[in-house]
Amino acid sequence: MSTKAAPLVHTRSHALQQRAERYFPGGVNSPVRAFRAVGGAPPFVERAEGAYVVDADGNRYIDYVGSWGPMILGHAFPPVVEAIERAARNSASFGASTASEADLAERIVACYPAIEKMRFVSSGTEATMSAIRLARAATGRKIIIKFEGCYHGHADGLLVKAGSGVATFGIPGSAGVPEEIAGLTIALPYNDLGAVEAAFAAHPDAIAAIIVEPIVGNAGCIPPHLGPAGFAPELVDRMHRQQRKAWEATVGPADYLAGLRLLTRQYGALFICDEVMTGFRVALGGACELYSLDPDLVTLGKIVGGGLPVGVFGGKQKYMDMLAPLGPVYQAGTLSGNPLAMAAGIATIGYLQEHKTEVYSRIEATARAVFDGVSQEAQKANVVLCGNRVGAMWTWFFTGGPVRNYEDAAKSDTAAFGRFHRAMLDRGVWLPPSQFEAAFLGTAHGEAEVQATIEAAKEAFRAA
Ligand code: KE4
Repeated sequence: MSTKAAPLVHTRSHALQQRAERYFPGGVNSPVRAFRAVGGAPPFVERAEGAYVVDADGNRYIDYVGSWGPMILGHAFPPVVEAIERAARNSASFGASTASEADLAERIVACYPAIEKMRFVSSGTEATMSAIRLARAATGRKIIIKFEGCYHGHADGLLVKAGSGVATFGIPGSAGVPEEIAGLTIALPYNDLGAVEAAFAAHPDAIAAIIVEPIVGNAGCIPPHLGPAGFAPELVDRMHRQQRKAWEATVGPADYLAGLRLLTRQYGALFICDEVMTGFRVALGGACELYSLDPDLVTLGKIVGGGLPVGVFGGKQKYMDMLAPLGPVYQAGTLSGNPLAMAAGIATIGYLQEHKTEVYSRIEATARAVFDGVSQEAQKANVVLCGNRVGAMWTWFFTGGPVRNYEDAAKSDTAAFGRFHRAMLDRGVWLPPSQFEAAFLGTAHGEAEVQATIEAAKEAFRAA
């Protein structure tokens, strides 16, 4: 049987791409959508429902991008659509407070005990940018530690050795970021506690915060080290006795994320968990719930807005109350807490809360089935591939692996990934168009989608 799929017709998408290039650089409003990393012209989406998107030429795809995470309940989920429609009838925005903001905030704090107070913004970038400003104000320090391959949005200081689109285009950072700003960011290898300890030892009173994707999604999916191995042995001996006893009693030896928490406490820096991608994704309470984290600040986005523009930064009240109008840290936003976005978030988070067990067990089982099934097809076809998965976010890397940090991920054969991506697209499966991104699915994906995806991969591995 031929494994060659007839390439889908993209006539209208091509025409729309040409028109878009008249107005937008590369024809896109976000670089990764240009498909530069995988080649070929990007399909333009016309509509989507459940697990499927339909492009401008009427081609239908099983969607594993899900708007880069938000669509955990599937596209056009009726309760979310109806909530937005109801809110829109009362006007789209007021520039004044509404009850809906606290209605969503109540749901967020119920899921995130670490968030005592918060503020809504309109993107993950705004959330992380604001959290960094708060950390610098709270500590009076300037330096930020981030990790290679982690992406926290496009604020100047965070575009240092970033992941996602920056890694996709293989650029170290971005033009236009003055070295005076980039120089305040230390980028370290993920999953290496010794490197963090050395950075603190070299700058003991200068580091304002660590910001981390607790589960990396923007270098492709990379989970944190759990359990033994991680701390340099000599560091463990230097830990303050009480802290070490308390720490080892709770999380066991050398757990990466707990190690970051311990080091930030030891050196007086803030611990910022960037859960824009993992929040409500890997558990209702995100990685904080999964790994019992107690960060000083948390950033959220994507799912919390149900597909509409919402970012959140929040955490300990003593830090959040430093924000204007109470304190000296300024931050603002015309559409922050927008009532339509709040309505979408309330409907989404409310549904996840009400159906927590059913939702997370379902997406875990579906993701395991598709992740394992495609990995087995690669093995049968002698394709060099490894993968990482946490819940319903995962990445297949075209390298032997293991992939524990960005350096490992960068060994992937991105050309092979590009061929696989196009072969799957031609077979009606839309994967994230970059080796350095995570794939997502939601409650609308089921057995039929799993089997169709595995069948497409079986053919694609043989054709690519
Ligand atoms: P936004 O500003 O794009 O809403 O959020 C930035 C951001 C912050 N933190 C994390 C962990 C993120 O994953 C993101 C954004 N994620 C990318 C996808 N990897 C957005 C997709 C895009 O850039 O088009």
